[in-house]
Amino acid sequence: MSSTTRKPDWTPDDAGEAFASRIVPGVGGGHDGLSAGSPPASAPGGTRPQLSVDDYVADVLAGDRAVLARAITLIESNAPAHFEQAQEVLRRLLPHSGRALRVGITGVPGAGKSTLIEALGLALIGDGHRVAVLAIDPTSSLTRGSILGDKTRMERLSRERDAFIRPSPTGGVLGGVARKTRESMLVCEAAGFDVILVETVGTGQSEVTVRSMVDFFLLVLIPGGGDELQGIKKGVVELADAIAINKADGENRAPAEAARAEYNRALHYLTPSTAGWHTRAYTCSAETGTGVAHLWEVIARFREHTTASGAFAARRREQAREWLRALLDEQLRAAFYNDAAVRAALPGVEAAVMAGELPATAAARRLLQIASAGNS
Ligand SMILES: Nc1nc2c(ncn2[C@@H]2O[C@H](COP(=O)(O)OP(=O)(O)O)[C@@H](O)[C@H]2O)c(=O)[nH]1
Ligand SMILES: [Mg+2]
Repeated sequence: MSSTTRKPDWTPDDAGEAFASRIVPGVGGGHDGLSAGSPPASAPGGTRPQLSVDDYVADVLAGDRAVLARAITLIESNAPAHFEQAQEVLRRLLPHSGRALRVGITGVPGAGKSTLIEALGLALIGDGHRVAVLAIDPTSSLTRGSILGDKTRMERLSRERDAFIRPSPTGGVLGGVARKTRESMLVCEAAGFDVILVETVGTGQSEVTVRSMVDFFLLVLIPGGGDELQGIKKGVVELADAIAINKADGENRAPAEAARAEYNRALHYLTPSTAGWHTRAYTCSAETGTGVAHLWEVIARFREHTTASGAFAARRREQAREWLRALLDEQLRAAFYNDAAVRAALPGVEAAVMAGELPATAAARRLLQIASAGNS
């Protein structure tokens, strides 16, 4: 029963149901997750009705973007009350995930990642794909500027029915942001998005994190970045499955071609990011669209090639294990530092280490013993 029948305090004795007022769920009835007898769905003040796990699962699987967005908000929530529900939603959606192609896109701020994602995303939608864009920006909670920038730059893509764009979750350390992005990715896949583009700002650590959750990793560079750029990016170059020298338009075309040749020479000497695949550099212009379709051809070829060789599935399996280990690390650490006995002992033990009275190794062992004693 989805409505509640209530009678006014006084009714004529023979009135039957005639004086009853019916309280029906608000707009979007059937999605509010309230059982019969609950308060009216549309609470005063416009707060949104709560969704049950069943609602989240059904509506995400139906491809409802509004509920998808709310499911991600639930996952991103740090409230303990939301955690259990989020994990249950995820557990039920997991069997419906995994079929998308996951592409990471990194590069320095201003390289043109968002512009490229918009161009690529629109082209993919034109080909019948459904595209979800997730961002990992460890700086976003500090500056917020990049989020605003991305929103305006992906304006056309964000108006598409077959696109879903989600800026970086704010707050928290990279590990937490990454966990949430990974879980958001699975929910997007369950909602039927078959291409997931994960944008990250090149800061060093975040590239490694994104590499660990995607199938294909694209590094976006700009011509004239110079030696110092290459120096900074050397470790990241080794993570890439392709390098896009962007902004190869106008007077940048010749320098872009030169950069492409230079990177292709350098890539010869590097260990490929993916076994059996040769990482190469390409030029493109996200602004004019030149070369963008070719980049997608490279990505599609990569998928075919690595699926046939088994490297694609092997990486997914390895990533699942890495994910488990990262979660264990996170939860073990949290359990340790939240342990009452550890919290009581830690300041004294730290002081002893700082005073040189206790070696750090012995101190660490003592604290771990305190924690495990408390758990048994
Ligand atoms: N000329 C030119 N400008 C571009 C191109 N791609 C991006 N831009 C410009 O570069 C600036 C940064 O782009 P954006 O996509 O926000 O870079 P992101 O920080 O890497 O996401 C914007 O002003 C874009 O208009 C391109 O292919 N050619
Ligand atoms: Mg951007």
